[in-house]
Amino acid sequence: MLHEPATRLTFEHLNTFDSMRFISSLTGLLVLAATTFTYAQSAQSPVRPTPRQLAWQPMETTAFLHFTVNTYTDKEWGDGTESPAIFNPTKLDARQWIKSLKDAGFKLAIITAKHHDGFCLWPSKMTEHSVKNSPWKAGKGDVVKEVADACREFGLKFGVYLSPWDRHEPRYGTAAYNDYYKSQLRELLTNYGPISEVWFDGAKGENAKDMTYDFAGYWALVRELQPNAVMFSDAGPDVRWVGNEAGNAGETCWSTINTEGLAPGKADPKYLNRGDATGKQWVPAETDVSIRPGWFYHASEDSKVRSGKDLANLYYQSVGRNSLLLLNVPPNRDGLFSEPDIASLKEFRSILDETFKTNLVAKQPKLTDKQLATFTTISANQPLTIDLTGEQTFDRISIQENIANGQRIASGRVEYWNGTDWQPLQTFTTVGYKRLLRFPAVKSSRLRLFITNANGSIELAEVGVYKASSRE
Ligand code: FUL
Repeated sequence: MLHEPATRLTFEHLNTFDSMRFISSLTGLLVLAATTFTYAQSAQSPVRPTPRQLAWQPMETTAFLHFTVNTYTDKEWGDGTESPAIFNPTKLDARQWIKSLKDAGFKLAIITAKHHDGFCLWPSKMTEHSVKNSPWKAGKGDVVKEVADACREFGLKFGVYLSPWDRHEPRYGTAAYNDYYKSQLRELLTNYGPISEVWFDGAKGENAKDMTYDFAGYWALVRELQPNAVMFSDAGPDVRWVGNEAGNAGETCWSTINTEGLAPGKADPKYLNRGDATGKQWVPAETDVSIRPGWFYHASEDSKVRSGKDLANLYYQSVGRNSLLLLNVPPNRDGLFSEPDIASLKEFRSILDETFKTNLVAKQPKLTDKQLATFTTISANQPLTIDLTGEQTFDRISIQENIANGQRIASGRVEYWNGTDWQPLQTFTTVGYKRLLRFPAVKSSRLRLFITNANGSIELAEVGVYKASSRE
């Protein structure tokens, strides 16, 4: 992949939950004491999402749009010396991008308004290094506006990525850069209507100048100008990085972490990947991954676009593990989505629609009404029997918690009735917003769900049983 090494500095973070589990697996007794202590503590004050986080999570599938001078230089990271003259997407049609995303069920699109090279896709008053000095639309174009307008037209939410690391701007490395960055943020947050997500990338090259970012100041500005927007960075404040760019949320994935000592670019990816059962802040994981090997368009990767089947697998590994999928689809040099990408997006949605079309659970007012706010309260180790609509063949289960009141389930298992006995089907750990289980098909008319460990009473919101599309 055309990618320079990023320095996401890591530091040793002692994950107390992991450590406890390790030690206690040796002693057996300790595990009970430690977990009970941990859960009893957090049960007293469940950590809950804010309304903006609660609105963000059910979007499930969201999109990234990586587009800049790199699209023309065939690079992944520009060095800031690129001439704006190379940026000329003569057929640019943001409506085509957003319509493809809409048809594929995506709910939000985030554009790289400025990547590490410093080139601005909008005519910023703060710099000459932007679309206003490009031949595109004779310097009168504004990619950010075209995307924002298309999102409004097709009913998608809109977000911006504004790279803190800037390899072009001479002020970078001095305190004045923080003012520059904030002025740019202000332009983006005031001129393009509602912004639903602001993406603060923690990446910085190894030989980059030293720079102390005023993250507290950036975040305050977002809260002031767009109070409903969620902010992403490695460590929040609203949404955290999942710890890799491969599309893999942790098999165990808590929406809670302890943010103390964490900063963008300075968090342990493993800690971010699984979260922290004892975390005091609600900062759910977002899984950013590209439909192609690179983040930007390269013609040489036209044959390496992920298939619809591959994308469906990413859905299980992200949304199905209490995360949210942020799938990057990079526009090409013409300023269009390429055919292979469009075809994969279509196939992806068609597979998911087919798989999740029919819930085989017999109707229950609370557990099958697709509303997280209506839930059944159960306790750990209290089995819940779930009747299906007669004898059915199935290979997928979906479980959801009412996350408005926090995340409680730490582990559980599912069994099925084979006509004589209960048979083990699957074990799982965290659930949160959504847990998807995959297993070889079985035939049965009844399931039994046990939550084996939880940090408080369990608000079980939804249960779904499905037979997957043969295209998965
Ligand atoms: C990384 C960046 O360095 C990549 O270029 C890309 O933007 C990705 C989403 O984040 O940190």
